[in-house]
Amino acid sequence: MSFHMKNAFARRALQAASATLFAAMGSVAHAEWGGLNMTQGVTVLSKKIYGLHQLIMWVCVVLAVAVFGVMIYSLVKFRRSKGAEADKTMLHSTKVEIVWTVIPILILVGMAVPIAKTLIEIEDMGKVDLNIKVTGYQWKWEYEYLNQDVSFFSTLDQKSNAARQLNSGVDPGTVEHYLLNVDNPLVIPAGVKIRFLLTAQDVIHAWWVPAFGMKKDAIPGYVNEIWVQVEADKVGTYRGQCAELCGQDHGFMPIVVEVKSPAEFDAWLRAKQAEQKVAGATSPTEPVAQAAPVSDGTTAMASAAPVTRAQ
Ligand SMILES: [Cu+2]
Repeated sequence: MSFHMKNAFARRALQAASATLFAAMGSVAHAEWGGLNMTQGVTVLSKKIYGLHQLIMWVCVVLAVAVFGVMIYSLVKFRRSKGAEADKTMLHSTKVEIVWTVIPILILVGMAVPIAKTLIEIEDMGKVDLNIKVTGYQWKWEYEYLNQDVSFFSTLDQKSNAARQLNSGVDPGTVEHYLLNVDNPLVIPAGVKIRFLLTAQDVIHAWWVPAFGMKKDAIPGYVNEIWVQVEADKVGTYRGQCAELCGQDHGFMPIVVEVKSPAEFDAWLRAKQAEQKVAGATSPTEPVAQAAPVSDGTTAMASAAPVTRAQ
């Protein structure tokens, strides 16, 4: 095979490869990233985190294309078979070393700015309208609407619980939302900034609803906090799970959150308050030591200080 024939063959192969690549990119675009990309979620923060992910990903794509582009071009263009010879004059160049140190630093600092902004926002617990204390137990959750006289436990629903028993004879495939359904879902309003105070009564659990873009440990003796603001038009049901291996039934303490419009939420809360008043129920458990926020993001236990609405 002559050199020219080889060259023509290589060119055709390259053309075919790039055509395939473009076709593949086209189909990915068609599926709107389908299952490849991370999901946007339904909260103010999850959207921000998604935006940050997209931004950083495109920075990485541009860098990869530039670096690999130059590299592949150089490898092909200056290959030995074409008579290229290694440069023996530029064995060390301080100028080049400075340039390839400073440019990456600038890129990293440029990326750190939006990242730091988002992190600060994630930690910003100011101006919350509703505080909900979440307590993890082996193996259920307790939700306490602070200063609203409403609290209840949320456990695995009966159908899932029956189906999961050894030799139950029930096909889990027939159970709707198997292991992702509860008896009493948490109910929250859309469009309202809610602070969740996370703690646990026995071992470490983690409260995680993927669509909210937030996951944090619930640790006995500590109160962690996250805030969630579901976008006003994202009313619906969202599901999650305990995300910290907490014992044999770790897989059986799901989380279900019903997001209602503020008016519907108020009606629900009033009904729940009336219901719990009638039942004479205060807190279903001895109140766990309450929390006093401290500055480092976690919250230390202080036995008698009630959690009040954040300013
Ligand atoms: Cu758990």
